[in-house]
Amino acid sequence: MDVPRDAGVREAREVPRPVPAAGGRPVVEKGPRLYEGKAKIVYATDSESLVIQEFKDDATAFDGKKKGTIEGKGYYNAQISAACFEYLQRAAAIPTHYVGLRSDREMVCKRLRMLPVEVVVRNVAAGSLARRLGLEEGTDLGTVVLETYYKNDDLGDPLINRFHIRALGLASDEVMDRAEDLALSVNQILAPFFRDRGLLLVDFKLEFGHPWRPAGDGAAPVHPDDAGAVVLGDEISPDTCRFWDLNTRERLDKDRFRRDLGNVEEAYREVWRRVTGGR
Ligand code: AIR
Ligand code: ASP
Repeated sequence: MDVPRDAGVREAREVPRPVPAAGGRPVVEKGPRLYEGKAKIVYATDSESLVIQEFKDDATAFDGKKKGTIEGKGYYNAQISAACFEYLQRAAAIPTHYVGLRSDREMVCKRLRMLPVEVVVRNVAAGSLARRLGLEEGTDLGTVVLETYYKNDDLGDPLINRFHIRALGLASDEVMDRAEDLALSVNQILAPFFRDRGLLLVDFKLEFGHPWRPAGDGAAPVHPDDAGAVVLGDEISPDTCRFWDLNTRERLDKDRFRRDLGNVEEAYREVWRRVTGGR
């Protein structure tokens, strides 16, 4: 997107517009489908700066090579994500795209222009880190480990560092600093949140974006380098986090699907029950 690199950046903060709510649920009209991903569909709404994320039961793994359905996943992930976003906003003023739930599986979100970078935060060795570094899964890393991946399906989302991000022009250093600070804050807030609910937050993946500026509202577009305007998007769920039972270390996340461990629905339901109280 072509945006002037000078004036207007400071004035480009989101102009807060009240979203009408009925019974605590935001009221927006569902518009055309903008994008369909593996686990969610994004719809336009009657507000240019809001979208609806609809959570599906479809599951994929290994770059889409493994496909399946997890009964109830869309519902559980929408509810778990909503609880996490609400907590992050309320407890720590983390800027997220979350506005509210419109229905059981539909989340109203601020529209973002997503960064093509995934930020992964790890507390315990598992998955690709365990493989890459030859660590046994479950090894305490003794420190937080942050990684970035290039969001590119054709390339299989390769691990990249700051030099690659600069070389590919994916985001400015300022924006990446901000995204990484936010990701580490999310870990500091959510790890104890899940621990209190009997869940070990092993690792997770976050995606960030810049708020969408509706055309013709008189506001300058958000500059792509404006680190102040970095917002947490996507979802926080057993699709994007590894959760282990604190005592038994039983896996309660998408690894049950990836590795054919069985009781997949039960795991999502159990995380939902512990996070939301089953309501
Ligand atoms: N993740 C990464 N890409 C997609 C997802 N969902 C998440 C995984 C895991 C963490 O990032 O769900 O919680 C690290 O994944 P991996 O495969 O690199 O070990
Ligand atoms: N859903 C992603 C894929 O299809 C990654 C995963 O969660 O395994 O590769």
